[in-house]
Amino acid sequence: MHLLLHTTEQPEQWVAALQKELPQARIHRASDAPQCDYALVWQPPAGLFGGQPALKAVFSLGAGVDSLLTSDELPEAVPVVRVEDSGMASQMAEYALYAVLDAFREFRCYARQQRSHQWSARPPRERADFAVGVLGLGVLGSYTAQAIGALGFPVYGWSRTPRRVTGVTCLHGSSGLAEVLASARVLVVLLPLTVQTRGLLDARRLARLPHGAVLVNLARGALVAEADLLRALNEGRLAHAFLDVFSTEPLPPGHPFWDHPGITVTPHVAAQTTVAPAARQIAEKIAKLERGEPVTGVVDRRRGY
Ligand code: NDP
Ligand code: OXD
Repeated sequence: MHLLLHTTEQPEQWVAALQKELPQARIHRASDAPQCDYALVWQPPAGLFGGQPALKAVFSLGAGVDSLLTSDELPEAVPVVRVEDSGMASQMAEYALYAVLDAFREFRCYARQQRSHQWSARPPRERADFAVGVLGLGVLGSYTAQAIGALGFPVYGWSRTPRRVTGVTCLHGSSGLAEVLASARVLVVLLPLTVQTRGLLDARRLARLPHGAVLVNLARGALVAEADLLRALNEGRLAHAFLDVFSTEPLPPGHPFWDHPGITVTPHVAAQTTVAPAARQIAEKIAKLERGEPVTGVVDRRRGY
């Protein structure tokens, strides 16, 4: 079996982990590889799929497939399979919990006070009065929503189709989105980037959040209209934004987000694919496909996720 691997992130570790899981496979890294059975890719460069008409499936080495699906040469009929969780859900939950607790306990306010040597207590608040919204109730969103709910915060989740997640008030559709936005003191974004979700959080929708709300975008930068977000922060309607993802990555030097006091920037690290378990998951799926069995994580290419 021949595998075509393309990733700029930890390529040597991927080769080693895949070779361990699939000792019979020959792994090729160049675009002049022979005809391969499966491609395993993250952000494939132009031309990668050109000479590969016989692929049985393309595996995304990450959870999001937006950049893979926009690759012109991706063969139309070939199934696209993505990594599901594989250690990412707990990382997402950690990041979101950090932001929720920071907002709830007003730690950034105390940091400001410390800079001016000010000793002043803020009144305590009730978790029950501090609702959190989670947009996207898939593999990562539902885990994150439940982790936040387990701490006693009311959680409102939003998905495209109706969902049931224990401990989470699940909503869908445009009226559901309006309800989530109206309640969320902290809004965590865990949606895929698709034609439907691009620019979803624009001036109109950001304005529906309660005054002083906090935005936490852990999914894709282009889900949020960046200029509208800056305006909402500058006008004090939003208190803060934790941003892990950006329309252009790496975030360009001189971008206003870098120095904005209302923005925390992290370099797309909210949930990193952990190579060994992801390689194991992919190897198990390849074994199933070889036996003609169905696998989970197959992307609906028309839907875009
Ligand atoms: P899933 O495909 O499992 O879940 C997607 C969720 O979004 C589903 O609940 C889906 O609804 C919902 N959704 C999709 N389209 C819409 C829409 N138009 N309106 C409302 N809801 C919608 O994805 P994952 O949870 O695995 O990952 C989510 C995203 O996180 C990835 O696409 C990726 O962009 C990002 N990510 C970011 C990382 C980082 O480090 N920053 C790391 C990993 C992922 P339904 O349930 O009805 O299908
Ligand atoms: C992913 C990511 O989609 O790391 O897996 O962004």
